[in-house]
Amino acid sequence: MTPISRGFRGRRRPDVDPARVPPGQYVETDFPVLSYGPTPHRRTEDWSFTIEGAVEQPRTWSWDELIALPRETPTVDIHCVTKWSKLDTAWEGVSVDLLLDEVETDAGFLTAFSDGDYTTNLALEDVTGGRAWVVHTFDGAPLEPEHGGPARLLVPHLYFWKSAKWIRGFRLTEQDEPGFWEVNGYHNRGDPWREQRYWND
Ligand SMILES: Nc1nc2c(c(=O)[nH]1)N[C@H]1C(S)=C(S)[C@@H](COP(=O)(O)O)O[C@H]1N2
Ligand SMILES: [Mo]
Repeated sequence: MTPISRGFRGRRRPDVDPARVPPGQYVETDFPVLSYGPTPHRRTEDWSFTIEGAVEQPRTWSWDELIALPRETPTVDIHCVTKWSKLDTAWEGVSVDLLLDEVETDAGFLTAFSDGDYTTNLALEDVTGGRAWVVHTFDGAPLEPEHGGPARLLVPHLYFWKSAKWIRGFRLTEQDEPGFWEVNGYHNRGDPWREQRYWND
């Protein structure tokens, strides 16, 4: 008799090193969609990315300019505050270091803003040093609108709500200004390894 292969018993929890999974999280093999509000469908011809606010000169990139910039291919684990984590997600995009190098600023914070009014706040030190990207490709294909296409922010060392979908730019600020979820009870920084889920964690 042939033993029943594991593949026929439905979805299993993948075998993973538990040290890669932050406290309170479980590993998801699908890629759930979590969006507050409808999915915008912006054509790349009408897309641009702007760094504005507390900068000497604002800087804007068109879609063609952005995708012509040097690319990085981060493969990273992502962690949603609703407790799913997805390991080894493969992206392609532009390092935030490279974009911020194009402006002069003394600001310590930024608000990432998106089509559809979503915002999220980040300290500059959380998006520099090779830890954040504006990504336009997932698993070798153009990023789907549901997952934030044409481009989204990727800040994998913080909970995934910080990775703003449908991103259109950064507004640099001298004071930290809580974004959409941060004013609605989520933690201001959101480090999954410290379980910083809600404002009092
Ligand atoms: N613009 C925008 N970005 C967003 C969200 C959103 O509702 N709007 N949801 C956030 C949350 S809570 C999560 S978990 C991830 C979900 O990304 P996904 O739908 O690609 O899984 O996007 C984040 N970025
Ligand atoms: Mo989330």
